[in-house]
Amino acid sequence: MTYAEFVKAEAGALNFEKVSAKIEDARGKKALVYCHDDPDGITSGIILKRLLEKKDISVTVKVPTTMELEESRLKKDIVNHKPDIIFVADKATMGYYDAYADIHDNIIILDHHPLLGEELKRVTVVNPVLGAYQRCSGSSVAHMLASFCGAVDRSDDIAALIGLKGDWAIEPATEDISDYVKPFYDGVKEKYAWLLNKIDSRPTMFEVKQRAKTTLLNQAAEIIFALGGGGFQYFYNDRDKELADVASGRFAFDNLEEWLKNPQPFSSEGAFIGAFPDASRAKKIFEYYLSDWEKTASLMHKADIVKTVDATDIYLFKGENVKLMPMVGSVVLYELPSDKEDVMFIMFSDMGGKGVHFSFRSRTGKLHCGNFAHALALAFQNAIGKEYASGGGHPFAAECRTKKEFPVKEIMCIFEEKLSAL
Ligand SMILES: [Mn+2]
Repeated sequence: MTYAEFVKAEAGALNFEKVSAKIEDARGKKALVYCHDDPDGITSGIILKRLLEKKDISVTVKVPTTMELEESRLKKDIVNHKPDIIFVADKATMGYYDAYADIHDNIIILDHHPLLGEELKRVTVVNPVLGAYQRCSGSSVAHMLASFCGAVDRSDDIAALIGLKGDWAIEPATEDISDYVKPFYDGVKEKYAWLLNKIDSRPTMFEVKQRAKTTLLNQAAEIIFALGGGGFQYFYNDRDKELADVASGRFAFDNLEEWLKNPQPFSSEGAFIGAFPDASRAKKIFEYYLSDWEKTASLMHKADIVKTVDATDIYLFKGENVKLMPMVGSVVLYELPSDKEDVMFIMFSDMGGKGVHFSFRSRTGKLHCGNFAHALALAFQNAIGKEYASGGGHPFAAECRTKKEFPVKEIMCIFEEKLSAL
């Protein structure tokens, strides 16, 4: 199936006719676009902005540091910007968003996360995973919509690829491509061979199962991740006075959007970052990111085995305000020595007054990370209150956080109890 055929086939389930009509109706009017502050959210926002501007719509983009769109933020922005149409891109599909129809009558949720809560009936949803789960990205969904509206060019293609890489839906370095995005990927892979070819160069956060090969796309996506805080709010404002006023998601968005206005092939990650309008600050941020990565990785390599169960070695790492924690741990997971079938890596970061953060990573998911994280969160909720702890995830990767100051000794007691019950 060609990409054009695929877009046509998906158009019904993705409400493309309806959304395309809404976009046509908004010609000459104002749009407000929200996007997530990770590489996929940023590229989703860029593709939407480009599409809307091609339709003579004036666009304001917001890149908040929160994942979900809060009612208070939406209300305030509507008063300030008076938009005729609102897009919420890559910011989850929450059942409670449906009530936002009372605040504005032209809201479109464009997303690729599974629905959480009740089905949405009053706001328009563009989301391919409402039926069965698909590995894809907000950027690829935005690209499909823009293609349906007849408005894509190479800038949108490259943006879609960066978002797909950022959300792990494509792996050009190992040729693991999600089925759902194959029609798009196969359609562009020759054209962007310079971006997708395997190279011997610095391995990135995406080189988890192997570190020998990478691609320029992987390096570019990691740079956008570093500049934007990656959706985990790893910011560098306090490192250097020149960076004090950088708003990370916005900074990444603006630099990438500007570069994409005339995207020239580049031959190294340095050449990519050097072509940004604010290259000097971008380079500074990326250097801090790389040095944080090295520091955290060397600490994590000292983690100890705390238990072996179910042919799985369980390693535990403990630190304070650990930078880039789950990302570095995803790589370290494969470097920890073990002769068992599986390894589970549990990372713990004490964030002082802000609570604690546990991350879980597993090579094969023999012990379910998500179940452990969820059970741990429930135990924390019992101790400190329902609203102050949350946790869950997938067999291979999960997170658990508390949002309240609580004695770390007691937190670790609860954790040890859960660990010994495994
Ligand atoms: Mn995403």
